[in-house]
Amino acid sequence: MATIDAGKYKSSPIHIPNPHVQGMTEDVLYHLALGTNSHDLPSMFGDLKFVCVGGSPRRMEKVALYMADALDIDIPTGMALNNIGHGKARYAIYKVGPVLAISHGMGRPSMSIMMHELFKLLHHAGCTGVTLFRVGTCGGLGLEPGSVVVTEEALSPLLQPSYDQIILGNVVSRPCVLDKDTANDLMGCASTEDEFATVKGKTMSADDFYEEQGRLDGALCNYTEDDKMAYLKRAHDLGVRNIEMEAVCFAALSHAVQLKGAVACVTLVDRLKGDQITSSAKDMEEWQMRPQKLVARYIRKNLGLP
Ligand code: R2B
Ligand code: URA
Repeated sequence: MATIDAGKYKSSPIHIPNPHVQGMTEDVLYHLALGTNSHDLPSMFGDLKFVCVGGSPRRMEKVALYMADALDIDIPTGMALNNIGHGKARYAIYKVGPVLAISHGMGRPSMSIMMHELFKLLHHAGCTGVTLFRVGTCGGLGLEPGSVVVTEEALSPLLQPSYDQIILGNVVSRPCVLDKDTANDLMGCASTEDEFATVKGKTMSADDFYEEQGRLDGALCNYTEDDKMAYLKRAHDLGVRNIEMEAVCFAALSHAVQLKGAVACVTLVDRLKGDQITSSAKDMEEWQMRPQKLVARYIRKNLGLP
């Protein structure tokens, strides 16, 4: 498995390994409702240093508002944050100072489209030294709901650190590599005074919420509770502490373009105890802010803010 030399990520421009992109006279980032000829991407986005991605559009608006507050960035009273895609994009996109918050939907097909266009956006805008974060939700393994897991390694449902895609009829496997320093630095942003636990662990990403995550409560299920528990226990014994749907894609694609990235997700349920998500809406609303609390502290530190 390749290891990351964090130094090489420091301030190099975003590397797009696709040679065809260099020859294009126009690049339409269709799902972001942005383009190289229709928008001045360097002036709109050139100062970005941090990108937070997460599943739901509404949560990413809250992330952006939270970052504005945490970084003392004024949003004039009565002014809403600007959703840059103006409802024409498939994803919600907000910019507050050096931070971009963008939604990715559920699962890897949706995330992968967003990541391709995000990387090209950062490249066309001339951004350097960008760090990515996925802030999300997940099911935990053996953790109190509301705990935050910082991913040390992302695994497929085969429990392998690999992201497999079918490209031109062949299976192409890309390694899932996350920058260890960024994960450790994010762990260092947890405080003993936090009202929640933050743990480091492996993250398993499935392509489905029900059967691929070993749930018994989907519309279909042809395995027993013992089968389910044996699978979850095998994952737990390998160090898996949470299950979600995007970390493998995030890790493999960000590594392929040499961007540093980290994943922090809050657990909504302990999958060793059950499948249904039954916590109150109020609790879950508060829990979902937790990953971005750590990321905001990381960003403040990296910007040299006290
Ligand atoms: C976590 O939550 C979503 C499924 O409910 C999915 O996007 C994920 O990774
Ligand atoms: N998201 C998931 O993918 N799985 C869970 O169990 C909870 C949230």
